[in-house]
Amino acid sequence: MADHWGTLCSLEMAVGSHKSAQALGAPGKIKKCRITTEVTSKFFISPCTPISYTAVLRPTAVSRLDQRGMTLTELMVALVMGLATVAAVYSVHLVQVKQRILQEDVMAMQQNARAAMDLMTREIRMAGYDPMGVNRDGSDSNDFSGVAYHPTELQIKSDLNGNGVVTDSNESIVFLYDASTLTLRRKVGRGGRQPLADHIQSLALQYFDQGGAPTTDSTNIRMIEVALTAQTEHADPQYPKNEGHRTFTLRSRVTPRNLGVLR
Ligand SMILES: [Ca+2]
Ligand SMILES: [Ca+2]
Repeated sequence: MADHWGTLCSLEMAVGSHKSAQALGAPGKIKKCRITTEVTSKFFISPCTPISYTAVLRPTAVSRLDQRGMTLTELMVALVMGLATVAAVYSVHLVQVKQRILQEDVMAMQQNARAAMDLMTREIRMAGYDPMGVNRDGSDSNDFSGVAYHPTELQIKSDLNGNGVVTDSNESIVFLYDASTLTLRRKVGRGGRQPLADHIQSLALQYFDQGGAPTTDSTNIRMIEVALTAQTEHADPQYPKNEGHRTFTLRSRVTPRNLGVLR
């Protein structure tokens, strides 16, 4: 008890205020002396600031200050900032998704065109294949055109099984473009026009003779130029051309070795 009271006296002397003694309570009350001890400790940390002392003596005021929560304005500001952050993140995510879809679309378009062109050029190279020499035997009745001129269809023939005629399976092939369905089609023998590639925008054909001049005469054709234009499957609203479809054009010139053989 004496220690508590001594501490209280020190406190009063240091502060020099009658209020301090009143706030701390009369000596002899152990409970209040304990508080005095705590206050005194805090007081000695900052002995020249009586305000600190007063604040400690009113813990209920401090507690109200800490527990007052958020105002409606603060809550609204936090909510708006949170929504803005979510919107920004979602916007970035949306852009990334669109970019990924576009890249996949472009890759599919290019692969589609390359696969179709690869098949066409391989079969064009075999045009006029004539191991029996029916085109050179002096008889016109069994002749056939390796490439028959047509402005919009590529018609090729070859005697693949070497029996002297081109009526067997796979020996007569036609490539044609169906604008109504944007499809490149391939017709083999007497079969139907099967789709070879979708999302095709155009098929352009040119025929050249031995000297490299354009020709429409089937017997003079020595080289064929094929231009195939494919487009992306999905339209991009931000792409200003072709109704939002990006395009990819492959151009190939093929000189079938069998078309140069003298008849
Ligand atoms: Ca002949
Ligand atoms: Ca044949």
